[in-house]
Amino acid sequence: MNQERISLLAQRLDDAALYGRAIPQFAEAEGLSMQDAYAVQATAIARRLQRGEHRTGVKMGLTSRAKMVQVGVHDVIWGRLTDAMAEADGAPLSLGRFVHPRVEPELAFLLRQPLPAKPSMAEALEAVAAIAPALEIIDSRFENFKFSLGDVIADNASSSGYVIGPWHAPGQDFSNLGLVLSIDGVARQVGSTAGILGNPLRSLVSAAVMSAAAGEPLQAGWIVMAGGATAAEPLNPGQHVLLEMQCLGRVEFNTTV
Ligand code: OOG
Ligand code: MG
Repeated sequence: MNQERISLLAQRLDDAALYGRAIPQFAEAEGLSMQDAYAVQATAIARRLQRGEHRTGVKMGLTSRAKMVQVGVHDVIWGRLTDAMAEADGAPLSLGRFVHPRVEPELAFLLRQPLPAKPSMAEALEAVAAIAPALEIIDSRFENFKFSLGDVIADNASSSGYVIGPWHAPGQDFSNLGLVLSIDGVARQVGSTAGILGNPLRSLVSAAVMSAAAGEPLQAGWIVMAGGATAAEPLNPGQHVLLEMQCLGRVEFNTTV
């Protein structure tokens, strides 16, 4: 696919995100390859960077069976995070800019050094400065939250926002930490960090591999979101959203219109 067509699709997605308006799926009709889809994603992110946003890291997607089943796409994908997507822990979150937002429980990594293109699990762990419980706000730009693999890759893996809880040194075993996602005090999703590829550290290894293959190796200071450990829950105004994770504490926000 030529760069002109890629730019046009990137603009379509970027506008949909800017104005909170859903668009029809296009991957099938356009015959988008995986490579094209990632090129659309990169071009849409370049538009955001041109507007003054700064790159903050990488998000992994569809790293748990629960997530794959929920959206009907069964491949691990990745997307790019910017500072405009960061929301403060405990702060109100206005839903006005979203189309049909959902929230999901994740684990976040903060890197203290760059990662090689194919790290071992030990090398990946060595690069981690801190880990934190985190909430991701996803918002597909596609109508009815329905998409194919190519669509969701082009759409930056539905990234919309992320909220990071308290950082902890990665000294403890975080491969199987229990977690509860509650909305208005009611437990809606119960799971474990083990839901993320059996161990979220595998997600960090995949992030290093995929990001390096795209010519953007993971950097010191970057955040890597490991992917939803459970299915996502829809967000509506007036909710209190809370993630409690064993050993790592809590992260929360209140939604407003
Ligand atoms: C795709 C994004 C997947 C995750 O953590 O698995 C994702 C989607 O569900 O819309 O963020
Ligand atoms: Mg996610």
